[in-house]
Amino acid sequence: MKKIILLGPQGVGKSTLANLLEGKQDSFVDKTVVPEYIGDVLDTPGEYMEHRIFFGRFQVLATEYPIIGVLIPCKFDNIYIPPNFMSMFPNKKHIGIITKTDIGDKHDIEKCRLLLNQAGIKECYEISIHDPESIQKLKNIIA
Ligand SMILES: Nc1nc2c(ncn2[C@@H]2O[C@H](COP(=O)(O)OP(=O)(O)O)[C@@H](O)[C@H]2O)c(=O)[nH]1
Ligand SMILES: [Mg+2]
Repeated sequence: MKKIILLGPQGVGKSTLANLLEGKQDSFVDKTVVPEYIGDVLDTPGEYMEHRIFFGRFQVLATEYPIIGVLIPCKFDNIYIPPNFMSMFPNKKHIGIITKTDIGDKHDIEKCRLLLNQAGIKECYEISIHDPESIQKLKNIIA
């Protein structure tokens, strides 16, 4: 059953997370150039969030998934999400996923939460590949 579609800038950790969610711990993650179906997870290229021209395509892909996961790296300087972006996706569960918390602090995480909140996402989770519990918690939410 299709579970979640991931959206986020290049290098945020979407493909890594998609593989972890599907129990593929040691797969090699290359640059994602097209949407990739990894089990029940749909991994998308960073461009889908970075360039407006892809928003429509993402919207079509998202129709089949009950959850949209928007990933933001703990440390970022230049990420733009249109205010209330999630209103493009009514009737879905929206979750924010703050990645790479191993390289950031509380202040960085707060900044991410604010950005996600402005996009219309209230429910946020913090993850790190070095904290298996954080991945497990997310798995349980998505299941
Ligand atoms: N420090 C750290 N690095 C991570 C984490 N998650 C992913 N990465 C690294 O970030 C890089 C980009 O990951 P990738 O999954 O390809 O990002 P994508 O472009 O969003 O698909 C890779 O080198 C990953 O190993 C994390 O939680 N902590
Ligand atoms: Mg990728």
